[in-house]
Amino acid sequence: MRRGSVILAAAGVLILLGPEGAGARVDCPPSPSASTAPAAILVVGRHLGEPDPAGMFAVTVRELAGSPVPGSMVVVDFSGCDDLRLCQEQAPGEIVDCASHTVRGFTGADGVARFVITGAARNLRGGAGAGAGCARIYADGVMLGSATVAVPDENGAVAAPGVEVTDMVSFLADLAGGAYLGRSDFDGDGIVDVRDLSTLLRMLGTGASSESCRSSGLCP
Ligand SMILES: [Ca+2]
Ligand SMILES: [Ca+2]
Repeated sequence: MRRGSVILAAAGVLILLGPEGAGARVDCPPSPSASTAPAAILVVGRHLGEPDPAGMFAVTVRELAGSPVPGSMVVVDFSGCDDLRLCQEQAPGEIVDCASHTVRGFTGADGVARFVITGAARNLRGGAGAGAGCARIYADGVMLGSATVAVPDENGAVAAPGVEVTDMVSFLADLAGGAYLGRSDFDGDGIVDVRDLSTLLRMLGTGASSESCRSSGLCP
């Protein structure tokens, strides 16, 4: 660095003050290695009008030196998840774009963006679907990682919204089918087995995702 220059680090941005006094701004982009993003996401329903907290996850955005990046736009891109439908209305602070199949939010002063995303799968008693890592997570355009997406409201049908007993029929078809389908891997451990069945039974028992989207419904 040249003599007489001052470097300030604030809000994830470096400001160089040289002898010119002009103050050139140098952005510090998000660093995938310094940031954290989930490897598995649970796209949930609602209960008593509120999103099921089981679906909460956080993305922490940091620049390479480890400082948090406030105000970073975090995009969860579900365009690789063909068997997922998002709700047209998400939690406050989350912006859904049905056309691009994305949900976005922004990091706070701590560099953390928090999400709970609602939606349903297109699983009517089995059939094709996404495998592992269908969602990609970006911060300011930088890909931080990919996540497997599980969806306990398997059928998402108008006649069967929310997590209810007919979702069990669709789950059991996935369990018996042999191919790995992320929508039914509720604990995100990379396999669909009886532990996921146990998770679905527990959700049925508590009713935590028993409601579907708000009145605006699912994305077309
Ligand atoms: Ca259902
Ligand atoms: Ca599992």
